[in-house]
Amino acid sequence: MSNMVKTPENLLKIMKAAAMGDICFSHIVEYIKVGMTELEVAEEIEMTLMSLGAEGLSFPTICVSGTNSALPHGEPSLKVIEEGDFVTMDFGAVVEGYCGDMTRTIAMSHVSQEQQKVYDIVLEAQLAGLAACKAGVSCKSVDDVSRGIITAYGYGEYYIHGTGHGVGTQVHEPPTLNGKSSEVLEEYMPVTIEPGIYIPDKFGVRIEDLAIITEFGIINTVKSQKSLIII
Ligand SMILES: [Mn+2]
Repeated sequence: MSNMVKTPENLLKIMKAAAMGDICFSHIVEYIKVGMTELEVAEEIEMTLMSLGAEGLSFPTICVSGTNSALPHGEPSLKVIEEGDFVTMDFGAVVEGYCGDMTRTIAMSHVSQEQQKVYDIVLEAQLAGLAACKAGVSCKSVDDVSRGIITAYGYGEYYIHGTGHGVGTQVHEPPTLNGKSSEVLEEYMPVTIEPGIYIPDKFGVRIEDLAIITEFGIINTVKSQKSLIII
């Protein structure tokens, strides 16, 4: 058993971390308002995870809005969240040493047709990536599936990172799910599926779940809504 494969006991820790992420996200959907800064929202995410019993954070929380959402690894800033913004939040709790990792993009007040179109493409790519996962499937083929959808819609040049990665005591562990991957998925590997589209100076969308590989498909540890939430 490679260390990419986790024991059931350790998978439960990841599932608990993911559940904290879902509870946190549902709180943030109630909490977030136009006029708040990215930093305020990021701090609320972190305080919520800690108050739920997280022993730490998987990584510094990302909360990026508007044109900042086009930066996949952007840091939360004093930018004020405005009407018409996409807000991308990427965060995770640590539970008994194991990391959660999820991302949701929501919209404030309204979206343009282009924003809705790009969101729907990322969601289609994310769902197809999840559906492609099962034991025995190559990591590269999962990336091919998600990337293929985004490319077919003409946004391939804006998908500027891999489709996912393993998760464990570190938030980024092997296997990697990208075009150069040589690993094959095995039962009880936890992996993220997180396609995105990032249009410079306009907006970005990323949707990320953390899935446990099984012989028949996946157990998705992240339950939060993925159809576009407009607040
Ligand atoms: Mn991730």
